[in-house]
Amino acid sequence: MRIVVLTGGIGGARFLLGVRAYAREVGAEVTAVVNVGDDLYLHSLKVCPDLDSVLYTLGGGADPERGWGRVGESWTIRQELAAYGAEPSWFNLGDKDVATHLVRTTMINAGYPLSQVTEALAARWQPGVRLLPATDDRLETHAVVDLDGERRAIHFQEWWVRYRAGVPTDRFVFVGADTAKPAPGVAEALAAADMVLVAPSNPVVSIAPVLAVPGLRDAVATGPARVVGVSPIIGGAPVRGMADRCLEVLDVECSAAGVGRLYGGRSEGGLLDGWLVAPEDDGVTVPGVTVRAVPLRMTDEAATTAMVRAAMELV
Ligand code: GDP
Ligand code: FO1
Ligand code: CA
Repeated sequence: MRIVVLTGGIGGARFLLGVRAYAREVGAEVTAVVNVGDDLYLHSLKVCPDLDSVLYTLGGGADPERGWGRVGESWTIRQELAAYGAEPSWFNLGDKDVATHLVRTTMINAGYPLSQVTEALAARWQPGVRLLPATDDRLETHAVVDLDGERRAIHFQEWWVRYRAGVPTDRFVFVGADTAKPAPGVAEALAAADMVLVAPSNPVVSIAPVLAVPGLRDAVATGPARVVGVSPIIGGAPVRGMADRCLEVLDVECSAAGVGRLYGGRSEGGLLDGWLVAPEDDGVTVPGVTVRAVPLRMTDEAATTAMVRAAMELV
């Protein structure tokens, strides 16, 4: 049994804890295809927030509250950078986290593709699932916003962290998507998969940039695997974060139905065969998709594993 998971950062990482537990129970192989649209260069370091959230969470080094960065972090480098007035000061890099970015940037500068860098970092963290970036090429999410009376594109991280989505936003663009190629192993994993799980990640800035890599959306929609998604929206609101603000930019209703229809039923030209929603959203329909209501709060690994089992048994 081979499972491929399309995922972003914090939510997807928590979901992967359940997928890994389920896979150990039934003896399945798991490949996570992780969003790279959040990635940015900072103080000449390459930072990969979603890959790092997944790596640290599965490797047991993540700060459980923040969901990003390391547990037991110190902030000396950040304070020293601030003392120099080094910008951007709105994105906090922890000391332990900086070591990851130094190792990654050194390998990238030596010519290693991001997929091989991720493999090298995983050798330390032993995530227990195979982690692949969606692409080794440049693919960056930018937000087209109106700032100080002019229309500009800003990096997703500036939109998310500095402005907290509190700026008039016209659209998101995935810079580089037109020429990006799936990372080695991604298309192969999708072609050999029995199940593709769409994690309860942010549909707009985590899942969409993965599907924006030419060939990936088709590989999922026309592949042999069943495709089941898990709603990140419960009772009309994201469980955490600002997926509501992201859906607003797309004029998509912030609901389990809205996101299910955004992904669409495979028989209708979309992706999904199945869609898990929370009991609060029981009765939701998505044309062409088998919908089931099950508890969807990832309060602990057992709860998440139960969600994964429900997804695996849905269609
Ligand atoms: P990010 O890249 O760090 O923003 O993380 P993801 O995109 O992978 O996941 C963020 C999404 O996870 C948010 O939209 C949340 O609504 C969703 N999420 C977080 N916790 C839960 C949970 O317990 N259950 C469900 N269904 N979704 C969750
Ligand atoms: N999120 C914040 O809200 N503030 C930060 O200072 C911050 C720093 C940071 C550093 C490394 C990293 O991997 C993630 C970081 N994040 C921070 C979270 C990041 O913006 C989000 O995890 C995702 O990119 C949003 O999907
Ligand atoms: Ca993310």
